[in-house]
Amino acid sequence: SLALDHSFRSARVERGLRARLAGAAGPAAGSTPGRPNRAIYDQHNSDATTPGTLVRAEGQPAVEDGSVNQAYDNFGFTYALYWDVFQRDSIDGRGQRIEGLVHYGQAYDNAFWDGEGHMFFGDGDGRLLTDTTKGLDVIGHELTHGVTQNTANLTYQDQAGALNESVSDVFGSLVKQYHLQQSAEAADWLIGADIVGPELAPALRSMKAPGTANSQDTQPATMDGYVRTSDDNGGVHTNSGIPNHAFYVIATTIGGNAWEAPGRIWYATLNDPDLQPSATFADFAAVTLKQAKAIFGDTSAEAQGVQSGWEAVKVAP
Ligand code: ASN
Ligand code: ZN
Repeated sequence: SLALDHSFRSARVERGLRARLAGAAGPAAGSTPGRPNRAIYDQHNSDATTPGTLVRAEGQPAVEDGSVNQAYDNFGFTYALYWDVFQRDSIDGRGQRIEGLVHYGQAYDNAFWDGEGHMFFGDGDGRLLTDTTKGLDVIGHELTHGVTQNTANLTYQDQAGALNESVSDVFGSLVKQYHLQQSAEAADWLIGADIVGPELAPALRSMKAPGTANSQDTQPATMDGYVRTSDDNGGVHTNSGIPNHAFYVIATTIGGNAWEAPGRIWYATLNDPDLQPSATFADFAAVTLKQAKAIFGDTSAEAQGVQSGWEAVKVAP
């Protein structure tokens, strides 16, 4: 499953510092607001967790290696959603360099954020997964782990961990929808459709219909199916189906482009100091409702959509 190596990643995430945008200083030296600063490294199929050979830096032309160019381009599309729609300048909000380490490991079936500024991408074994740099939603998912670390810093365990995972799926899907200029109605709401091999086809997860993305998908769509387990940090990649589905219901109830009203509500929630790192689903839902009311009005269609979305998944905001 795509939940491999969570112990490696989450231990590093624990060490991450909580730095909310409100307290952040100006742009980092050498960065230009509105422009990404990307660096792609080739790990040459080693397990090394420090950057290997720098193969494409910002502004440099495409190289022969397709994985390098896909990571570079998909980082650019992810940066564009955050900048164009949310006026956020990269992972830390102040122009942080976006570093991708491609060809990590041998036939490695995963991609992950290490909590220390690096995104790792495996080539896949060709059966479960293929080259993970191909997935725009997957790249959006991994980069969003960095955004979450710099904002709400949701603890990677149990419900807070499932929220951390869900926030990555939500913004990963929004990156793809924004790039394709697809409305909520037109989007497929699948995660990982471009990187799955035959054994996990057609996708890793479905926000529209959690539990149906592939033959091994066990995600619940509502609290009735909440999975109690000690695996995967308390089922963070499983129970994320519940807030994922709430977002889908909210986005399709409100209608239009999901990166507009629903995305704005989710982004404001992530940046709201009332959202604690230990938030439960109900805590998170309450902040989304508070933000929907603050931005659009107490009796707005947006606030009503948020309320009904959480009710649909049996979470009381
Ligand atoms: N692809 C997974 C994720 O980003 C990797 C992991 O769990 N370490 O959540
Ligand atoms: Zn994740």
